[in-house]
Amino acid sequence: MLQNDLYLKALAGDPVPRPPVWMMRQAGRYLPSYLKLQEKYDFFTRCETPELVAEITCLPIDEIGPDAAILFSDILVVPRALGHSIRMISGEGPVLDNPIQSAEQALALKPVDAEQALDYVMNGIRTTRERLDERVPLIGFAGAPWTLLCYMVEGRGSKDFSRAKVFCYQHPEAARHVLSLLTDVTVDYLNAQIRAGVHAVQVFDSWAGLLSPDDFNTFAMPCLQRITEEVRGAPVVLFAKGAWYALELLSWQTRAAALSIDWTVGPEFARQAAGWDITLQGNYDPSRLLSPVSVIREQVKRMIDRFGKDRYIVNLGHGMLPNIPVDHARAFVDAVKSYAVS
Ligand code: 1CP
Repeated sequence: MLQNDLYLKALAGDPVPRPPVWMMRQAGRYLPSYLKLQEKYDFFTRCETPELVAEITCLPIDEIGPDAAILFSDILVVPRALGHSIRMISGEGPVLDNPIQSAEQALALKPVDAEQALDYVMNGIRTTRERLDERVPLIGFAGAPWTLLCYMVEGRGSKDFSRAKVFCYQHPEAARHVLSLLTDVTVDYLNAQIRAGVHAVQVFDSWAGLLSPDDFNTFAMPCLQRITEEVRGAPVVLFAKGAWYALELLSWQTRAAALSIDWTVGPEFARQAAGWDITLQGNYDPSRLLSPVSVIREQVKRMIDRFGKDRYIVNLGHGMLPNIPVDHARAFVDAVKSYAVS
């Protein structure tokens, strides 16, 4: 039995004394204890070794105390399982050595058995559950098909992923093939994570906001819809970063338990668009964690007052930045824990 189930209660819409809190990318580069492991093991060794996955996943739980743990892994393990070799270059990010450059190449892409190809993730989940010892729930995750396609075509991070967009507009059939295959693999992958022991899953559509509303409905929405319908046995959280215009459709036309939102959307706007039958998660600007601790405290209190304590999970509007002091991350979490309705 979980000792702290606030996060799962908030996802189920049950009343809570205070909202739960966790931070996207909470297990990453702002933690000195993580940087030590980064020096010793390369990125995919960290992802593939169950003991390291469990250790890194638990670092923020031990040092900062959020109400949920997110598995240490990466969205790019799926393209890697599909045959892309990926190098993590320090200071630059991921580089895929063989990006998709033609329709023929896209149409030749073949699915894999996610549970088998990514068995190291499932082993990581089992070891992490043991190490967490029921203290807090464990969140599994995957990249959304549109965001994975961005990396598979562009070959690296980008501000506008213009190659990926042009590819979809010039070769819609080939893009549909890739997106539908990625949706199948993602459904299998998330279901396998749930069987291995995660309590909830989050789908990161980090580059959704690069699409127009019409193109979002063509290239992103059908994948997200199918994922929420076909993933069974645990709540699904969708983070379509930048797609504020789609909140209403995501709420009504998917089976998501929660929508995670970025900091460009106000709580009242988000609630009005999404309605009251869904949990909202977000949306403190990660750069704001560089403000003085007293300001963070005040802003967190006001953010909860505006979202309301129920059907709400406190989080950032995007991932932690590497330059955020650990004390400030802790102040963010503590401000939520000491929240009381005034
Ligand atoms: O060696 C390192 O530490 C490299 C930095 C790093 C880390 C810590 C990368 C490379 N990935 C991760 C882990 C990671 N990635 C987690 C684990 C949990 C945690 O840190 O708390 C998660 C949930 C992700 C998810 C992820 N990876 C996303 C979606 C969320 C988001 O930030 O939008 C994306 C887009 C990636 C791709 C990726 N992997 C790594 C980097 C630097 C990037 C971004 C590249 C870019 O800017 O496009």
